[in-house]
Amino acid sequence: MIPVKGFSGQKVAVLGLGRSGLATARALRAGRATPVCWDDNPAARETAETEGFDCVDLRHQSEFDDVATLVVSPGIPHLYPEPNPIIAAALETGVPVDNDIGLFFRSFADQDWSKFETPPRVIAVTGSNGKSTTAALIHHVLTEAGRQSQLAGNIGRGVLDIDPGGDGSVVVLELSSYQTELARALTPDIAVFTNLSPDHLDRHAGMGGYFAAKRRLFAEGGPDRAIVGVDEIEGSFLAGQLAEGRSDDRVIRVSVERKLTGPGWQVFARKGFLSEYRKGRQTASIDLRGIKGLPGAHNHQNACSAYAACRALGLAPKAIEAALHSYPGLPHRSQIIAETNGVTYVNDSKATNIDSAAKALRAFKKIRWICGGLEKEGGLAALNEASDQVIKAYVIGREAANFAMQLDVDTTVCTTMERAVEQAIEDAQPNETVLLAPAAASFDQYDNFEQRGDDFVSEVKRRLSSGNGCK
Ligand code: UMA
Ligand code: ADP
Repeated sequence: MIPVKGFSGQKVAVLGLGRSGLATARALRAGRATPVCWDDNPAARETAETEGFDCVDLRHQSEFDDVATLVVSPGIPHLYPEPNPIIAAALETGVPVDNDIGLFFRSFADQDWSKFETPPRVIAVTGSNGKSTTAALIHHVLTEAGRQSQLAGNIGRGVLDIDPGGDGSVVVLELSSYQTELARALTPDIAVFTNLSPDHLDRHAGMGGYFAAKRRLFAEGGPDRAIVGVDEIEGSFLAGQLAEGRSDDRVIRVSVERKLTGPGWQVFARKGFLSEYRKGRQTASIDLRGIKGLPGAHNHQNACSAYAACRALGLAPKAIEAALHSYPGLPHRSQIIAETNGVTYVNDSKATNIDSAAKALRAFKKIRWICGGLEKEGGLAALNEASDQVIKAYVIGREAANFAMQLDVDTTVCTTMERAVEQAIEDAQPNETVLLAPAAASFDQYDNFEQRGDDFVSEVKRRLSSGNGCK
């Protein structure tokens, strides 16, 4: 745990008592502050009380009179689509609003570091898609290279929950827009911007607000090195804003769409080959095509970003290349779960938005595509542009018929996962891929994307083991 600094003897309000909130309350207590907690869900309050935390009803504005700061969990909207009344009360009283990420950056550095040969470093990864994969890949490469590394943030572990930094150690943080938007301190040593496409627009009042939230990671303090995916205009703009000139190698540009040129530092992948150029000269080339854990151009983008982050830390290209090959992949992201009778089964349940699903459709061939769920705003047009390889779509979700109507490919309305898997397996021929890439949120039928992916996996395994996958 990282004890929170700067609030000793003071009251700090904690709103939301999930993974980040509980870790925050514990870290505040370890820093000799007094957390006063609230969660709108009584069960979450009860859990906190069993750990000895005081819960007070923060909906009463008077509770903020002697509070130093309010720490808010990322899942709680503060401005849009509706302002949260508790956050509004804190603001009205003049109490600063922060989150666990802000507290982490204020508290992580320690006096003991002066004794270290190499001080701990923090790498933070943001962007619309590929954050988890890129962060997990950096963590994997560092670990394989013998560096002590910890992984936390949006990937599932509260940042204040990690161990204090050791000599030469690295912390890899995945940060969502919910987290970067509110943090009052954002000072990573290396920051990565993977890419940008529409997501969470209701929380940020549109694309401009969403981009602004992510950009804060590069503007509040400024990392020593910024690794920026420049395949969208926003990334290109960000890289341009951060660099002093063309040869400023504090910015490493990343692309999977074109060869990047110029006197600066670039990492790009074309036709499955990663290239690194610095000061106009090629410094490395890696064949990514046979790497099982990183299929498709979207994963090559993640490989380029992770490669750049590890290079920025001083790792050698050969060491990174070896570790890319042993990357096992994350569950629910382009995850091959079975290969039977020439048919490949892929679980990409995390493809909850249009761009990630479109990328999955471009990564595989001859696809029987299981899709649908709670539709996100913006329409499905971009999916139709990416569906050349789709033989048929098997549509799930409560609004399956409406979803199917918007697709330009051959569709069948299945509604349930059970039926979609049954039909896809029945139809699949050798050399085809059965791909779950929903292009929608899961909440109409599941608690989360993990549960949806697990359902897909268990349906596939059940049917294949009962012999239904045999032709
Ligand atoms: N709550 C209220 N009032 C509200 C809304 C929620 O009291 O109006 C309470 C809930 O009852 C609950 C708590 O707040 O007890 C939940 O807070 P939370 O949603 O922030 O969940 P945590 O468990 O703290 O998880 C958060 C991140 N969740 C979100 O951003 C929604 C986790 O990312 C992250 O892994 C974790 O902190 C540790 O850092 C998850 C996520 O879905 C994976 N992220 C989004 C995404 O990837 O798309 C951004
Ligand atoms: P995030 O943490 O940003 O949501 P993940 O690595 O969990 O990213 O991947 C989420 C979804 O996006 C998965 O469907 C995955 O296959 C897809 N994906 C992964 N990397 C990229 C990328 N660089 N660009 C677009 N989609 C991606």
